[in-house]
Amino acid sequence: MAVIDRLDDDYLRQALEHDVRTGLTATPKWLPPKWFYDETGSALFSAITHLPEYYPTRRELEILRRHVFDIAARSRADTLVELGSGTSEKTVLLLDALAAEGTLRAYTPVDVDVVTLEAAAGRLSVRYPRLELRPVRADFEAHLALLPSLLPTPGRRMVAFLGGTIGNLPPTAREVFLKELRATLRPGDMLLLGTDLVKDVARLVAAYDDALGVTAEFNRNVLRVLNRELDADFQPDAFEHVAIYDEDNEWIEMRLRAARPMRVAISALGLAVSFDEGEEIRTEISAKFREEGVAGELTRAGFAVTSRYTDPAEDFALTLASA
Ligand code: AVJ
Repeated sequence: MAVIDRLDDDYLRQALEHDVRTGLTATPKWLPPKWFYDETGSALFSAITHLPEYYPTRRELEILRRHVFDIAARSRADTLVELGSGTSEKTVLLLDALAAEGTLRAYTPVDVDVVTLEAAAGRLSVRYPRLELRPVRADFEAHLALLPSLLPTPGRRMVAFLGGTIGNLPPTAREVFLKELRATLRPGDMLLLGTDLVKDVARLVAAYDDALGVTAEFNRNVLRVLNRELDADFQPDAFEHVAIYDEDNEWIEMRLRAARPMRVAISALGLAVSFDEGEEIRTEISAKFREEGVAGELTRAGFAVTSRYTDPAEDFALTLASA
């Protein structure tokens, strides 16, 4: 399976170097969440989705199982584009429903990881022998503008952006992302957006601070990525996992807190970073949404909300919107 590769050989490397230099020389320090996901990080995230405390993945699947035929009937898409494709369990539900609707022709998963793309494409080509598979290796945030050229099919597209990943973008980046996405679509194309919802603070915090400590390891994994990729000498165990809910911004923040004062060398950048005892690096925000908020953001970006699907507890929502 040929993967259309939109990433220059050193694009990811330069992006990592830029992000680490910018984030770790800032006050307060921060790192973008995209660097969690090396092979270990992806495996840890997959383990998180099975934890009793981490409800979003199960809820989203539950909602999809129940409403996927309605979604397919309303979209009548012939091309499914999935941003940050990852696991194919949700994809299979959507593809089956679009196939039953009789409109399905092509599937384009978009991910930065070639291994993920090839594995997904391999499995799907067995299940759907006549499906046109066009996996694209790209950073969906940075390369959105390239999407139209990768979607030569003349018909209707549905872009699926699931898992609540949009909540990992800060509000301004979210606005830019949605506007750029809207600009790449044509009238009649659809967006299927997964968003985690505002709820009881104890449940939110538990979802990001599980009893087994899997999320803590996932969080610390970003330091291991920096050690390997940038020849840094972080001691991951010297950082405590912190998950707090910011009530004003309605988002979860994950941080790594230095247990003692230390100095870390990031050799590939020729950079030394000092930490005071208790100093934190913000590693992720995960925004929680309200119905009006999602509708407002979509409308301001030029989408029209077609329908909204949620679970009985209103833990998670899928919103279908048209361009
Ligand atoms: C599923 C990628 C959106 O914000 O919930 C899980 C990742 N971070 N536990 C989320 C995550 C900590 C995540 N996304």
